[in-house]
Amino acid sequence: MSASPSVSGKASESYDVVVVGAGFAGMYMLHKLRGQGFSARVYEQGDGVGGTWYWNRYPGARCDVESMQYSYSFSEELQQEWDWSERYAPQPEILKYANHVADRFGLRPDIQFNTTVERAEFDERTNLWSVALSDGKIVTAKFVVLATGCLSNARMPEIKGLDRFEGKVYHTGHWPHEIVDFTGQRVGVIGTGSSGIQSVPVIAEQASHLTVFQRTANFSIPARNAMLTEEERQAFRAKYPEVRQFARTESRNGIYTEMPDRGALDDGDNERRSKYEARWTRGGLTFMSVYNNLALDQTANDTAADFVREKIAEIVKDPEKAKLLQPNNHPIGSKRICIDTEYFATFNRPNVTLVDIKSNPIEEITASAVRTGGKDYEVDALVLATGFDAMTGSVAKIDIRGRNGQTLNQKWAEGPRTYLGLMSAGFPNLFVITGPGSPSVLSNMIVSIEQHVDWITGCVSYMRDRGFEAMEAKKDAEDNWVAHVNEVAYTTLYPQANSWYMGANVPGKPRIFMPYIGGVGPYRQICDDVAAKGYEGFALTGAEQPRKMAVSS
Ligand code: NA7
Repeated sequence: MSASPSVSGKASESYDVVVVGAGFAGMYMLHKLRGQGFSARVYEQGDGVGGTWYWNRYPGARCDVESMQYSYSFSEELQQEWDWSERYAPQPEILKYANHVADRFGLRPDIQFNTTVERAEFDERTNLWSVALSDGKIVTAKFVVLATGCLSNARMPEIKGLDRFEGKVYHTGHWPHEIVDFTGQRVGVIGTGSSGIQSVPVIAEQASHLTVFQRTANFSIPARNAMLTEEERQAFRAKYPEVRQFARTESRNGIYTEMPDRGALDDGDNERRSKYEARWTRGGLTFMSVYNNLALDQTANDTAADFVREKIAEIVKDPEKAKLLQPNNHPIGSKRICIDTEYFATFNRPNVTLVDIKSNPIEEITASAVRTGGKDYEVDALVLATGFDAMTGSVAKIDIRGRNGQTLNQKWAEGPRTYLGLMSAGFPNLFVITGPGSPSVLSNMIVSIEQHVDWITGCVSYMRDRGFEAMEAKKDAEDNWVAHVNEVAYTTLYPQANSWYMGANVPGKPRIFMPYIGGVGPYRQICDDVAAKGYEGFALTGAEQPRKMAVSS
């Protein structure tokens, strides 16, 4: 057991619910709880709302889910009144939307900004959580909800000499708030995941020279981004009931799209090619849903991967560069597929160099250069697009102590263990939104956030109405769920890739496929069934009679 001090001292405030994080999950959680008469306080380490969209301000940052779908559905007025300007919303517009929501629903008075939750400790005697904050305060709450985000803990790579580099170093996941202008500079980008792929074309237009250091080539599909016309917005709004319903209950990934009941090998070469061509021309994530078995069958997957590799070879004029840019070590889609604007074409520019750091790993970073393959690539600024300690990273930063003083980090040392991705045995009244074991990052996050928030609110209301004091995942239910999550993952091609879904991007992190791949619709049904059966698999304790919750000070 670690010697870290326990949360003691006098609690200054008391709430029904403490929510950690004011991103899309934390904001909706607060709104919903208030609507049900609960007192709630949100603590947010940034000085504004928006979470992931508050921190990820790098050039070219935009959502890879279409804006008309990457938006809240809980308020009909909100979804009818907000005008998205582009097919894929750029980061500043998503942040503006988050701020609009905070103002429209009057959320700010219940959010404390610039405040980190450092520790949370469950008192088995009182069934209350004591929560220690970075401002020195301790507050108590019956429930704690972790709305800490899945891609919010930016990870600095361990590269020799990085601290000696004399130019500016930026991480895409922790970008400065002021404008960064690379005009006239030699810039190096390390990392070619979504963040690298989105930022490279934009930086290339500004920089005098851009050097891209690629360890793993990634599959990317053109976004075909465009301004939305008023007619397009109106047409989409008119079918919102159908779109939202489909995304919630029928889709696998929370996105409204057609899902043909047909495998890639059911079509002949010409037919298949023309279907891929049509999706490539349309652009976007739905490239992967042209057939129903691309994530399941290697031969089927190869047909899609080959198509994209051919496209890369067509776009990139230098055959050597094209070969380097063609992904060849993982099935298409087994790492989060990227959506780009002119990424591959950027390598035709005379001011862009591609460096293969798979064959020649970075040896070190000097005061002014990246050294690899015995050569120094001189740069004035370095952009680290090296990703996140995904899904568990921001939870792990909080010292969370449940029953018998066990920390969540101790419990999750071999990988995260949850029941339904919502609760972990031994940690009563502690909920995670879009946590490991739920569809989460494999889905349109806002759809999954709304489902979790609604479920959690239903659950705490149920407890209040019946006077239950504590709720906790049962160990056998959790064990069965973890086994199920794992079993479903291994029926797919996903575990073949060294992806952040598997924790493979963080040295020493256990290799467990973290999200639940069983699909958004089926998962919702499972959660609803569990609730309908009186929260089957959870232990509820306390008197079964109506009781009033504490009122906040
Ligand atoms: P990703 O997808 O984790 O990509 C990180 C990239 O950085 C990837 O190309 C990595 O190569 C590379 N990387 C990581 N560490 C190093 C070191 N030490 N040296 C060289 N290269 C490195 O993060 P993103 O921010 O792009 O995207 C995350 C998600 O945000 C994305 O999937 C969307 O859902 C939105 P590797 O592949 O590990 O060889």
